[in-house]
Amino acid sequence: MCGLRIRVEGGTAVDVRGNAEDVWSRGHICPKGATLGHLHDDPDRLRLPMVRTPDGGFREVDWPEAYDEVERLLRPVLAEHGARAMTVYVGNPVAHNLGLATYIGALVGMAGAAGMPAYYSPGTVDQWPLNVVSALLFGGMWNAPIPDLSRTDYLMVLGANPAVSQGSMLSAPDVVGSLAAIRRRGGKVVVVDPRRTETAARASAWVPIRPGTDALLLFALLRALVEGGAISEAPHLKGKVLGLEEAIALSEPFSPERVSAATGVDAGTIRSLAAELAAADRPVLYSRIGLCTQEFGTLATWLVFVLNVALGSVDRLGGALFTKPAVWSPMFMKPPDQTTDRWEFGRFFSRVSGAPEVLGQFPVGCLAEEIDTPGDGQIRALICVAGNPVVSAPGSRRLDEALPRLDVMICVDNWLNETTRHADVILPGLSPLERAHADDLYWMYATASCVKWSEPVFAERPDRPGEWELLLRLAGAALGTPVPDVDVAAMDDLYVQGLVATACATEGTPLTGRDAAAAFASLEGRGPERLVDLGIRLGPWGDDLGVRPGGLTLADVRRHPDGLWLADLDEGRLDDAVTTPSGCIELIHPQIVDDIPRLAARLDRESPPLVLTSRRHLRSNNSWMHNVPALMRGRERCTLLVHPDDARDLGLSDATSATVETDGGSVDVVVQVSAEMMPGVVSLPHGWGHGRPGTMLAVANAHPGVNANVLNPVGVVDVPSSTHVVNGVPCRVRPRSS
Ligand SMILES: Nc1nc2c(c(=O)[nH]1)N[C@H]1C(S)=C(S)[C@@H](COP(=O)(O)OP(=O)(O)OC[C@H]3O[C@@H](n4cnc5c(=O)[nH]c(N)nc54)[C@H](O)[C@@H]3O)O[C@H]1N2
Ligand SMILES: Nc1nc2c(c(=O)[nH]1)N[C@H]1C(S)=C(S)[C@@H](COP(=O)(O)OP(=O)(O)OC[C@H]3O[C@@H](n4cnc5c(=O)[nH]c(N)nc54)[C@H](O)[C@@H]3O)O[C@H]1N2
Ligand SMILES: [Mo]
Repeated sequence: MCGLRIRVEGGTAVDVRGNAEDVWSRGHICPKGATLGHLHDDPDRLRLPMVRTPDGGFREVDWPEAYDEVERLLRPVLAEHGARAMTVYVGNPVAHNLGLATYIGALVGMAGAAGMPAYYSPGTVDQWPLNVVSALLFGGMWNAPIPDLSRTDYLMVLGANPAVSQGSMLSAPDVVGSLAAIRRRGGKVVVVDPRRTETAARASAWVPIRPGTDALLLFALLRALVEGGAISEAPHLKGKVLGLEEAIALSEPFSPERVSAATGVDAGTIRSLAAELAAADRPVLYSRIGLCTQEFGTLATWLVFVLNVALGSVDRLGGALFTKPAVWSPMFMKPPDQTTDRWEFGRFFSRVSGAPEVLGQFPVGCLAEEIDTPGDGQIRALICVAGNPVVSAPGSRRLDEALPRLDVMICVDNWLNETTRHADVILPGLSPLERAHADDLYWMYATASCVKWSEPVFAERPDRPGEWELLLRLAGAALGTPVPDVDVAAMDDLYVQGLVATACATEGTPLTGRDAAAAFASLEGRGPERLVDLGIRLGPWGDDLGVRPGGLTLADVRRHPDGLWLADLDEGRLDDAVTTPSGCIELIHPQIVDDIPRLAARLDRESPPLVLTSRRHLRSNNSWMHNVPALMRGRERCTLLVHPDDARDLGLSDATSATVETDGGSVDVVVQVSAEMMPGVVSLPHGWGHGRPGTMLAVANAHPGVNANVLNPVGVVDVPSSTHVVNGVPCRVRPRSS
């Protein structure tokens, strides 16, 4: 989302820097953004399709040969077992790649129509609890209010490290700068995290917490606020919230004194945090992945919003505000398989371990067993789009062993890495400089309403398909057309016609009740451009497909390479933003309340002596930017952070090797003794474990690190959301025996 200035000389991007004129980012840029030129030039980046050879290696082929090979391998599976035997893995870069983001719905939707039962994504090691809570409380799975960073005077950050991640499900141009500004204007930033993170180091206070116990802390904060008489119905929320009284009643068993042993936060600290929240003019809580991928991810995430409601902070300046994205997205609609008024989860179960679907997915850790367990419904064909689950999914060792047993694995990916080395065919996309760019998902969480479009830096290559075309081709194949024969343009029309027709037939969209054929006919162009144009025109500033002359279209936006800044966030948006059946924020749901006894049982359970957590780094993006030399300089980053007291007790010393063991597996890793950890908690970054045979990542393989997900067991999940627990996993650490 950061605006870039890219200087090109002789066909090379010689300089990439922040664009000071950009209406959104005003010159801000992170170390990752500056490397787009390196990604483009990376000699290991795939430019041609790769096909597996009988000796287990790969050879480059041209596109027609690649399509023939996909057809040769995929068709027998579909013919014999149907689409039931296939699945799709939707990796994280799908969300920040325009072509993939706009067309992944075509592949997943059409394969689903052909009979594919479920698909997989890292959502279930990421934000699934937030999606569940957003759906239930606010009506849409991508619809949650974000902290108003520029006006709050008290920000509590739980389980997020925006100084590194730059904010997650919270898009702001310069989060570190925003946090500093809160403090400069006399406000406070409090970070709740088992590690004194880069964010905590810049905050007013750090509150260490035992991993997985935030729901207890948050319930206790609610209790203390209620007992202190600090909760009264905010006038602007009157008649707009259902269930606050019940939520307060549910907090009864969780007094500060009662939760203090389990959380490791003493009752006095909890009471003074509550007093600070009560005294602040514009307090707001914000949480992310550390509160999602933990034992009580849904309850913890839910309680963040319960507290924001109880404090009167929702929909109020300086509190938690609903955004107003300039571009309408099909993602704003309920998934088409959610057919009733209420959100329903657990409508079907995974074949092997009986995991319930949540929002159409099973926990990603189930993928391996669905592939390697014979029987009716076994997965035999996998299409992996921009994902590296061998590194990113819990239980990764089993997945690494299962993938070679597939009848066919097709990857849409730009590198030959830990996952794609198992593919039969790899179909590469274009480089970030060879394709147009616009964001959609991330504007839904942005601190301002802006719209931008970036043209490709280097001309699109007529000899190479865009990734969106690859997805449509694979979708056509799932529907029965031989891969080489798929008419991509016709598929594109079919998909967009379907989207438009769905929007016309769905309540509460900008197209509700309108004529689908006429709406479709008013669109121009093809591919991602047509869909972005549709979104801009249907957005709040758009021309409404001609109904509002003078309103925005993509053509207007293209005339503003520095972007168009449309509005600040504002309050008073509840009626627009909340799409629950009642039109109110609905706090109470069986999916949530039924999980509270499980939380209560945690109170008297003894805490394990040592638990494992995850972390991220600034010069890294999950598993896939380790091949950029400029990001890999400096000291080794894949280290196990251990508190000095634990190191002493365990006989570990800095820079030596230790064995970490869990019920999931074990790895050997370099120890980094650090007082930034709370005692009893160790931290290992995710996204490492390179250096595997058959990969082509010269730089990453020279700094392999270890794969944290070998350690994370698949069976441990946050129950309501079926999300994996990768924070708070009991572990044992000992010096590595030589
Ligand atoms: N530079 C960079 N930026 C990134 C990424 C990257 O890899 N590198 N990844 C991107 C992606 S895909 C995502 S999803 C976002 C994630 O963005 P964030 O959610 O900000 O992610 P992390 O930096 O992993 O921060 C999670 C924090 O939770 C803490 N934590 C662990 N367990 C608990 C717990 O039980 N309770 C509490 N309170 N805290 C806990 C961890 O110590 C850690 O500090 O970042 C995105 N941005
Ligand atoms: N233990 C632990 N595990 C975690 C997490 C954690 O905090 N702890 N975090 C989880 C989170 S939040 C996430 S999002 C996931 C990430 O999980 P994944 O999405 O599976 O993994 P990434 O590392 O993002 O891998 C991205 C893949 O996309 C490819 N790629 C990059 N750019 C492009 C492109 O432009 N086009 C195409 N076609 N391919 C491209 C890369 O080569 C790589 O194969 O990991 C999750 N796993
Ligand atoms: Mo993520």
